[in-house]
Amino acid sequence: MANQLNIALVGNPNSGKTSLFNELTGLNQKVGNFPGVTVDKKTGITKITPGITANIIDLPGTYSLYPKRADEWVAYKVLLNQDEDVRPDMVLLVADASNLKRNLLFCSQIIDLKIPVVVALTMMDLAKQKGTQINIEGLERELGVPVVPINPRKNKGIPQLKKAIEFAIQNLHKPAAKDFIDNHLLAANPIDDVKNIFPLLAITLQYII
Ligand SMILES: Nc1nc2c(ncn2[C@@H]2O[C@H](COP(=O)(O)OP(=O)(O)OP(=O)(O)O)[C@@H](O)[C@H]2O)c(=O)[nH]1
Ligand SMILES: [Mg+2]
Repeated sequence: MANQLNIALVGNPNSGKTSLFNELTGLNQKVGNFPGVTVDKKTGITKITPGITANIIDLPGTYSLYPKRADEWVAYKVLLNQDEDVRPDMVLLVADASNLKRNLLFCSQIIDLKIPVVVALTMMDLAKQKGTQINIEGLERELGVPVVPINPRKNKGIPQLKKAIEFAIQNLHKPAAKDFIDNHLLAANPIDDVKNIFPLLAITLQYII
């Protein structure tokens, strides 16, 4: 296995992706308490273990895999392997624990892409203030992927996150098995028709259908 991995940071806007990026890479990209701060991809380097180095790619926030704004297309293209510069080996999905429901929608779409995923759960402090209790193990069971609570602002949970990434790397050839929505089962004929009409699109569709 190559020791240089590409790990894409994705998640809803304002979920803490760049804060985590800065923590992992030692760089100082702009963060801000409002959505849409990051508008283009940025790459830095981190050590997952003494022997494993990874490229971390910070991406603009996106709410779903149905991009509307130009910055949402940046993340979309990377996730569907349509970006020539960046081919992610795995995804670090940053989810805001204080807005968990909305964040998990995107999370389920990413898991359905069959890209190896580790979920980094930020804003645990804000969730606690709201009185929201999160059962991490239960969430891991439901999603079928590792979930690690972190606070990138206070540099908390980073060693645990790196451990989960290390473990995921060892299982890279075994992507998550769970399907949230089996699109092919819902509409097999139309999907096959579209694949026949647009053979190039079929290459993209194989990642999501
Ligand atoms: N309270 C709290 N604040 C956090 C935590 N993680 C990040 N933040 C803050 O959340 C805000 C958003 O952080 P960013 O890192 O800019 O978020 P982002 O996901 O990169 O945002 P976009 O680039 O707009 O998609 C900043 O004010 C951070 O300081 C956390 O765990 N707890
Ligand atoms: Mg950002």
